[in-house]
Amino acid sequence: MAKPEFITYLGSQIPIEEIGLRAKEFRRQMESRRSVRNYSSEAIPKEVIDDIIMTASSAPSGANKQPWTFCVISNAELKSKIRAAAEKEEHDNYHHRMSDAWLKDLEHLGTDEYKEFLDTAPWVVVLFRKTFEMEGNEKRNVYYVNESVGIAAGFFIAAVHQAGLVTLTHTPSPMGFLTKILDRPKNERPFLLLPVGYPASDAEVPVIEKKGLDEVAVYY
Ligand code: IYR
Repeated sequence: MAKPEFITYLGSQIPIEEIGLRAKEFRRQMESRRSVRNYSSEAIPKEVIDDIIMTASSAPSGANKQPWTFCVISNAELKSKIRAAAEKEEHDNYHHRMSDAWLKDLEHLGTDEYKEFLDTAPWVVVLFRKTFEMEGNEKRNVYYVNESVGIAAGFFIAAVHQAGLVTLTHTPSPMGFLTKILDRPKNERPFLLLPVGYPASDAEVPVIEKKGLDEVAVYY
């Protein structure tokens, strides 16, 4: 086996007093993020989406395999097709697939089967996870795929927010229709759909609270 190559990691030399300020500032910034369901159709340059995807794709992944594909849609016809298929699934979800308890848990978010954002957002990104990889004609393993793709999705959401845009983690399950519409190979499965854009000028978000530190962390 080839000897692994290493280089010195030129990490942060930021003094500890500044570290505290930076952690607070990033917390403040991330706590202002909201999932938005109403989008402006204002155009966003492709380069912005390229950078957001490359940020997401810098995420750690099992054996650094980066087992993901970001499918990026701006074509109006294709967005409409996705919307129609998503709303069909969501109609069934809201009308008989989701349990009463589930519907009750969603009540305060005011969600429904109508997904107008799939037409209005200038970009719709569908994130696929890879169940294996192809290197030429050879099948290659991938590892911890859900963990890896989940982390990349988190980076994506943070990058969208940091750029000053909004997104939403949308899961119009079952999502198999996305494989078909986007003509993806058989090693890819839809993971999340993320519209990206400016919020509509009259966009509203539900009043929600996040759990406090004591509810989410245990220090030993
Ligand atoms: N996929 C549906 C339902 C939905 C489910 C959960 I859990 C949410 O947090 C929000 C919505 C939809 O997108 O409407």
